[in-house]
Amino acid sequence: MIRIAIQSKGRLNEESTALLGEIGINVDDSKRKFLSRSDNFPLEVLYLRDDDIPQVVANGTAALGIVGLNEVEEKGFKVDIVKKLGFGGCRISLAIPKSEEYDGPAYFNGKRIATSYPAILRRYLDKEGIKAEIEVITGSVEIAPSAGIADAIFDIVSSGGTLVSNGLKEVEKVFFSEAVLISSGKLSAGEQAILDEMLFRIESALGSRKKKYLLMNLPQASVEQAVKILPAMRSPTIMPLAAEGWCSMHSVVDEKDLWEKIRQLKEIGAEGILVLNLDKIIP
Ligand code: PRT
Ligand code: ZN
Repeated sequence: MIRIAIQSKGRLNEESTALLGEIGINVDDSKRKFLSRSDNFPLEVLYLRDDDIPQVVANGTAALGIVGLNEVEEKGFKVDIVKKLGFGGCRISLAIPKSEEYDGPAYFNGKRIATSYPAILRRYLDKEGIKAEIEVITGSVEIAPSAGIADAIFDIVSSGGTLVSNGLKEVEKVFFSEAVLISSGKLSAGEQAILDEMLFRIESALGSRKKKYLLMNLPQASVEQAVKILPAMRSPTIMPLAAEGWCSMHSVVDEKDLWEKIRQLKEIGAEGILVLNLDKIIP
């Protein structure tokens, strides 16, 4: 049995739970208990505020946790970052009223900066040799300048919409974050074996996310060119069609290259192209 701490509610809760589901671990969280046990995998889920997750993992109350890298960095507890999970992406940035002129980090000398991330901000200011005052506030940091609490803010940004609607502009992107799987680094052999199985499944699930499965009909004469366009995991699968001179070709492509590949395949006569989502890739 291994215990994992995840956010009880908030931005990371849904995707953390979804990831466990995607790797075939059933957890009944419908009763919203503090602690739930999976009925098909030796895993126990502890639901907490994200702020508390680095600490409970560092002190071994939970062997594992899923939390934003920003919280790990801010809290400073000693934990291992086992895997970046590819969701909850954001950055922590310095922002100032949009009417202000900005000429680089020295702007912040003598300014008051509101934030919920004082440790990360302090480190940045020290590195840049800036003397500024940090005002720690826990919620609605973005209203601090208009409320006269601070001259600038240091806060999480994802789309940037919140800054714009509060008349602020992002001037320094200081820290980049995403959800990470963390470990206490003190696992028993049994726990390590469970973690290894989870990691194997997570990698299969994450590896398939940015890929698409392509099927198409192709003139036999274009196969050689198509193989060059589609270097699949080992090589593309080619099957004959009933129609003379045609075959069906299957392959996996990176989502970022999808439209360019489709353009090239159409040029060499591909027809009836189907694009499918992939669930898992087991190399
Ligand atoms: O209750 P609990 O303490 O568990 O939750 P919380 O309120 O402290 O955190 P929550 O649920 O808001 O965020 C959890 C984690 O999600 C954060 O620690 C980040 O790692 C990650 N994350 C990703 C974000 C965002 N994107 C995000 N956009 N966390 C917060 N925001 C907020 C930000 O504070 C700002 O108010 O969204 C606003 C900015 O968004 P944009 O899109 O307008 O730029
Ligand atoms: Zn929190």
